[in-house]
Amino acid sequence: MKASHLMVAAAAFSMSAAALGAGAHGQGHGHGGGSAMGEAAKASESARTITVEMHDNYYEPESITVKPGETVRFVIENKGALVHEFNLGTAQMHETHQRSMQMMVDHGVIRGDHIDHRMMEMDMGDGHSMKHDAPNAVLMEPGETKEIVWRFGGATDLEFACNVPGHYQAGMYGDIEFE
Ligand SMILES: [Cu+2]
Repeated sequence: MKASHLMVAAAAFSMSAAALGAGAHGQGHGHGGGSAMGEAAKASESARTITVEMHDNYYEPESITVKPGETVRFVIENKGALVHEFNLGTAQMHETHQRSMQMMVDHGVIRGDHIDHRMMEMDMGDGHSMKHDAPNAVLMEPGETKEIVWRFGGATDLEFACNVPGHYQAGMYGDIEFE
């Protein structure tokens, strides 16, 4: 493993985080300064909990209906035998993120059924790492349960998706539908 390759991966990963911010801001035509994409919120602000199971390679349920402006607590359970991701975003954001995830696999951060947390958190010397800590996404090993609390913006084209290489292509994504 060459340090220079890790640097490239870390830089690309930071870029994807920046792209999320830029994308959310760029689409910010919502009311009250909120973005169309929505934002992370507190569990105490949510009136509804939706449990999402992750399998190899699909979600149950396959689509989720929310109201514009609604705050939802997602409880995500990885019931599969592989590492999976639950990521809220536009199709374009998922496509960008898939390139970062490919690098995580190339560098051994994700290995089939486990995540190398030590390598993921390694400081690349410039303050960057391959940490997977965006507020709109969780990356999980088999058997793990995690939560995301999200306040949705206005009706917009959002998907929940797994960007582990090959999974999105295998159909591991679903629509967020707005009432
Ligand atoms: Cu997956």
